[in-house]
Amino acid sequence: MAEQGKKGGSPGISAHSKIDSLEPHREDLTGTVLSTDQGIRIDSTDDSLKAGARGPTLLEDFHLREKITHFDHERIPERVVHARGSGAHGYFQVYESMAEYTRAAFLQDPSVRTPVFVRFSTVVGSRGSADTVRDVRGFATKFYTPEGNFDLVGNNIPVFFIQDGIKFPDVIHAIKPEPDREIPQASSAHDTFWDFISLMPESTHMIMWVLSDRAIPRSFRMMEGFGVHTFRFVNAQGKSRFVKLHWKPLLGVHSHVWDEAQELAGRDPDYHRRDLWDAIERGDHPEYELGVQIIEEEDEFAFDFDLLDATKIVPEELVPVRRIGKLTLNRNPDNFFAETEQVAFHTANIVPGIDFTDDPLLHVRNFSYLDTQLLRLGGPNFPQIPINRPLAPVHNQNQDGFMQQRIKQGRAHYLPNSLAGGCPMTASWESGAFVHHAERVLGLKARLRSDTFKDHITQARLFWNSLSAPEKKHLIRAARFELGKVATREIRERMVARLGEVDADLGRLVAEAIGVAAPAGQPQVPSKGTATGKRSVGASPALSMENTVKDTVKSRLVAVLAADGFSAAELAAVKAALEAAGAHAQVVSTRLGTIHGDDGSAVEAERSLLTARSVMFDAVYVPGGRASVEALAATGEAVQFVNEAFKHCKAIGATGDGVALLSSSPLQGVALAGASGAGPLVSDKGVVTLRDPAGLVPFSHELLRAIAQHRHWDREDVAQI
Ligand code: HDD
Repeated sequence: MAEQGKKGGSPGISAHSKIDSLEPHREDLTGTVLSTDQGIRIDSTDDSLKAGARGPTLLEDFHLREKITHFDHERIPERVVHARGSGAHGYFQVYESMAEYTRAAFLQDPSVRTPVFVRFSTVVGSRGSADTVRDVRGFATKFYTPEGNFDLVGNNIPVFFIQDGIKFPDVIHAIKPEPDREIPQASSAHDTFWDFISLMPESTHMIMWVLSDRAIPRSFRMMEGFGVHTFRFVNAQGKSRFVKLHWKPLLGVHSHVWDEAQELAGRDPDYHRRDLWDAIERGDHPEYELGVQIIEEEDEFAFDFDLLDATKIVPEELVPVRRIGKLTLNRNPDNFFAETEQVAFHTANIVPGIDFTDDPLLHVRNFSYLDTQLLRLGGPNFPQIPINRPLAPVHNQNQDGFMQQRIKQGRAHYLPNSLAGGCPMTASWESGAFVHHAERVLGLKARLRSDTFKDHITQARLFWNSLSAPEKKHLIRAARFELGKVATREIRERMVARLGEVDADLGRLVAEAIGVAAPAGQPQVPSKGTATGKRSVGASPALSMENTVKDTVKSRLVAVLAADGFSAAELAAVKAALEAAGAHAQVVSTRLGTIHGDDGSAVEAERSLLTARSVMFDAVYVPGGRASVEALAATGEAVQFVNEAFKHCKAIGATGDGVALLSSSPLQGVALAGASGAGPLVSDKGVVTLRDPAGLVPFSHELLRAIAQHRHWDREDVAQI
């Protein structure tokens, strides 16, 4: 297993592993000799074959022609949506057998680690677009189970724009760059998108999520995932129950602030990709628990919404999410194209024990994903590409087609046959076959939408009512931004009318910033549930990111602003405390290279104020040392660094003379240690300062607590974001 060794090992992916099965396809060029694709060794690849040193290039140069031709054919069509993505390998392990609910083999045995490949993505932008744009994030997982591949092709938002897949081309055409001018890239803030949305009441719930901070995640590692549709779990006895699938990140759900996301799109457009890659290389393996909401078939109509409607959630307060296992991402791909680009997900890739419901969005997806791979990957043999190959044996009579990799023996490529002894033989449910759940179906053939799909406001309002005050404020600002970019006044008017239906204040507050009249106030109609006696909630605390995990600094990046003359004792103590808690401290200085502390000790400045900005970090710490602080203050950039971290509500710490750097920046309304009357250790709105070096232990403790909070929204009253 040379490859595992190279990557520092992949705990859990052992004997029956994806790496093992891919190993023959992985290629390490170390120590090899250059050859053509035909295996002919090459003497030079720097000069083409010419008639004389200054003469014409000769057609005879087969190496040149092969090399250039291959290069010319390197690109394949990017995905029509979700083109920009990042992948990682890992494994899934169930906590306890789920046999009561499903016969799926990978959900039976807690000792088994099922290999997975996950691809995260944005939806709208092209392959080269920025990571931190406002958008839905894809969260697609391929489980290489012993019974075949199961693909959970989800998003970080639990609902969708539309209820029927037939509208998918419309919503995507509307949100993609406008077809005449090909503007804007990777952004929904333009006329065609909001034109469409303003005419599509069923999108109301989804756009509340898209306007929320969920659409600007801090990291792929810190966002939830959702299967969106209601699926079925079917146990060995054939009993079916409805199930909603969730991914819950152990680091909690955290977001950027909008200004920061925009700045990152310019300063580090690869921010999320880099974050994922670096975290895995550092050993900060992203972890997510698989959550299930299980609903008995008898309860299909118990809720004030339809379980088949993908614009609705099942509130966690009505059906708790049970965490049944854990996904760990522990290995970066070896080759972006071969793995992340060529991986082909498909909602119809399911295994015995999991089944579909009649969600009309899901049914169209079940057609679309196979179809799209045929174009993107060039033909029907894409399941033979290494990253797509199941670990389960594949035997069937599919044959031929572009790029066929299998060499099938025998002449009976049909069934039934006698010449091949009737092989391959079919299986039964008992012997591991997928058997479609025998659902009774009755209906008139017509283009219809169920009446139970027609309430588009109740859950949009539930989402709004469940947000904290800062989250509401951010959503209002997002709507002002998005609609503020819409040139057509009538579209803006229609949209504020819709937002007003969700909440009168929301409509009014958005309207007043975008030059249209406030919509007439809407009566707060009770949810249908209240009226019909069906199960419903008025608020769902699980929807607010305020209630997420806030007790860890694990994997957080902290910038340490220091220059020659820094206080070695302060820096060492705080850095040690950060690292002991699982955070990472990176010294940012006026230049790269070695800098020296006040006791002559050396540390490496990994980043300079030229290449690093506070938006790339979770928090900032400024150690003392007069010479260091003066050198930093002289650049102006260090002050800007702190100011920006303050504006983005991040934790800031300073000790000794470092507090002076903070005093020179306009941190309005924040108490600093040593300032008139303030004590030696002061912690105010996430700014933690210490004058007295004797207090480094409580200081570090307080700084860690401030970082774990992720953001200090109470500052927004004084900082304009
Ligand atoms: Fe989709 C890609 C998620 C509705 C058609 N979709 C794609 C990916 C994700 C999702 C994560 C990227 C997979 C990867 O990383 O390769 N899509 C969703 C979710 C939806 C959804 C959660 C609603 C619940 N999608 C949806 C509909 C259709 C499609 C209704 C078509 C009718 N989606 C596609 C596609 C893509 C795709 C065109 C583009 C590339 C690909 O499939 O492999 O077929």
